[in-house]
Amino acid sequence: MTSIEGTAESIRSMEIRGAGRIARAGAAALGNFADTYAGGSLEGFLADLEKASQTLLASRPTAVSLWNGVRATTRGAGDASSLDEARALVSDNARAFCARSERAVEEIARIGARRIQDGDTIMTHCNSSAALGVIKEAHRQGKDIKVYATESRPWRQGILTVNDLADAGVDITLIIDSAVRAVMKRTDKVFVGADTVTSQGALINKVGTSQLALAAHEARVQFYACAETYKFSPMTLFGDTVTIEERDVSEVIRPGEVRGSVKIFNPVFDSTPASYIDAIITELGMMSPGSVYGVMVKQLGDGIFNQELF
Ligand code: RUB
Repeated sequence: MTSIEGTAESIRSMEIRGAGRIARAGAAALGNFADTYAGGSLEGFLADLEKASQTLLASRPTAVSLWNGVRATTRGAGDASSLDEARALVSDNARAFCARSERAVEEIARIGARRIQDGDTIMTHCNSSAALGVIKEAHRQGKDIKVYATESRPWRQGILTVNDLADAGVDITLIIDSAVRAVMKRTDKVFVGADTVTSQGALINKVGTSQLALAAHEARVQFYACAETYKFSPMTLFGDTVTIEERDVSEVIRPGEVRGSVKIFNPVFDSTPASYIDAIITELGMMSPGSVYGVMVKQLGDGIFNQELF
């Protein structure tokens, strides 16, 4: 489904999930919106494009990748001199963003695999295409590796991860989330994905990521975040904090399982401080969390300081 409402609903319901996929789905939906737009005026198109963007952005609050994908796709439309020009621009932008995003994942796999040595035992969390790309690339290169993957309650995205790695022929073991600290003793390196990276180099990713980082820090295990640079959040340059999505309690318990007075809290992401992250692996190369600020400012250009972008 590439309609705007259909895509937003697929993102809300987690049919489309993972920060990279969400961003590409949002961009592709806007591209399709431009391709099939039936209205007759440029003004109408721009107003409807803005509404479509807002519908998509409201579908999941944490992943800045969606915001960056929408921004990259709609960029320049307001300067177009005709409806046809604006539609063609949005359509081209969408295709370019999706292609860039897919190339970034491949590049991260190539760069990240260099950090993996023959004989390494790796831990990963949830289901990140960027982190899995690194692991599968190392395996493809013939490195003898073992992987532990967390279940990632409540959605259990770890099941997707273990099946994907098993299909690729990787030696893979599923663990429950509370086994992380015990298993860290047998782990050499942790590779996780990213929903958002702040200008201070903090990592926002699936809840539990910060526990992996803490356990890795304690056990002197290297901790790597795999993040395309469109997961860097420009808003955090100005002190905005990242909204951590809370999802429905029905994801955590079955009806009638606990007394009615019991409260349930279901935050689905958490924040890992930069000090627990050894490096962020991006399509531009590996960087320290402290380098994120400079890379963001360079990518956004001069406009950032008068906030033209926001
Ligand atoms: C998925 C998750 C992933 C990141 C990165 O959470 O936290 O680690 O989104 O994924 P959810 P990718 O299942 O709630 O979307 O590397 O594929 O972009």
